[in-house]
Amino acid sequence: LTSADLELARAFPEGFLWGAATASYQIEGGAFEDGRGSSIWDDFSATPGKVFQGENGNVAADHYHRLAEDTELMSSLGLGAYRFSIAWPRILPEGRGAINNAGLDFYDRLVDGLLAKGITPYVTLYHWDLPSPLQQEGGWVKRETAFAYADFAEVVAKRLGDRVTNWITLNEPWCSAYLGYGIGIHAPGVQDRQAALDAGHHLMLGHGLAVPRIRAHSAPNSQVGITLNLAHVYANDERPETQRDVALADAFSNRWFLDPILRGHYTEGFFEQLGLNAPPVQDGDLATISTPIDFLGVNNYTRLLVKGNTERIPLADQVSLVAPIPSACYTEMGWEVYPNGLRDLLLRLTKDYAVSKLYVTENGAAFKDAWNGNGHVSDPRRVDYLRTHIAGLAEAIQQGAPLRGYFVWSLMDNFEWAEGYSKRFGIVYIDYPTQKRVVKESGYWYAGLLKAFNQAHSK
Ligand code: GBH
Repeated sequence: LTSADLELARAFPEGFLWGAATASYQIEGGAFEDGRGSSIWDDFSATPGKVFQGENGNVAADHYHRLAEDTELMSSLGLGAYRFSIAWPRILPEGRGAINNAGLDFYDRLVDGLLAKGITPYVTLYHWDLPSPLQQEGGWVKRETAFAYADFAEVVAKRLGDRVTNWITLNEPWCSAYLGYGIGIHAPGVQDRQAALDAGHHLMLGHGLAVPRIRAHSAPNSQVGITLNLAHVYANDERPETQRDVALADAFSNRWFLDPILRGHYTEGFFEQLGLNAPPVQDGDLATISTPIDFLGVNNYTRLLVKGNTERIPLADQVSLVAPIPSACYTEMGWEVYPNGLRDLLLRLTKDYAVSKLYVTENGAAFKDAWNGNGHVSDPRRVDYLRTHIAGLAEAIQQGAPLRGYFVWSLMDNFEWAEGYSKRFGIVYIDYPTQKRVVKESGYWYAGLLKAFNQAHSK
């Protein structure tokens, strides 16, 4: 740690929460054990041509069998919080109805293990693994799925609510809706933009229905929120068509979910901007969707830089982005590294939406990491990514953003969805053939920052 890093650690207020995040299908493995049902990601991965090299999450990082080792690892890094998700098909193998207690037992053990080490659990109830039987009925395109989801959320809250006080209803419904039902590069692989809009509505409805049911079963000081993937949108130039397309991109990438959830209405003109029909909104839906939440979770990786289209008005999801900038740095995902994007996003949310609390629930980068076989993984670009983005957080807080915590994506390398195991986001390296965990240089750097933070705040 440099002296600038020590100063950075001291810039964060007392009580700021430092964590790391994962998701069930990406790390657990144990895919067909102890009564787990199948999910749309099992099905999608088994479909030829959908995931890089035909890979799947059957084993992943084998976290299902390595709870003790992994919670010990978190503790050794000094994490204050751990964000993980619950696999719905472990709890309700048919999606609804019969409860599989062995599934609940697994998360029960995880929660107890974390609490015993002083690590606060942040539980995501849905990180994309919809039970297959529900998809056979149409999945999120069907209104009934929202009610099935709220029932599932209540089952989990009833079991864990005596110990878990921090809940995230959904992870990135934009991705579930658009990548899953709109362009089909994620499960369930549907390609129908109208279906995406309808799925988005039912995801938000499920969120709103679940909020009071989670609260009813957890401690009075509990907080319930939702995590959205958001990206600040910048104009490449001053042309009026650029200003117009910036607004279109913002409506599609950010406001699709922000406006209904935090303002109680869809963005004016949004369905027309997509060239689609309104989703099937029923009376009272928007009131349910905008049920007050305790915090907004923000997942952010990059920015959007928009170049206005001169020839025609693009649809909101077909705005032109600027081609890779020669002087900029890109991660293995092809995403530009632009640290001010996170700061500007947090400040924009503070200004435009009445959010009382913000968390960055994911932020991180994929780079080509190599383990040299003797316990060392050098990843200087990830260290740099984390340092500069965390510096942006400090600036946002100083300028008034109510940011309460930060979770790095990810605790460990994992199944990167359609990219399979080819992209590594962890601050801990996974050697998949042996399942050995090796803390990367970035993991040691993060642990050092957390230690400096704790020292600064201990009397
Ligand atoms: C998250 O998705 C997921 O929650 C997590 O499971 C996943 O492993 C992690 O991030 C890393 O991918 O594509 O250039 O237009 C993030 C998905 C990434 C979708 C950024 C929107 C916009 C940039 N989002 N993306 S670009």
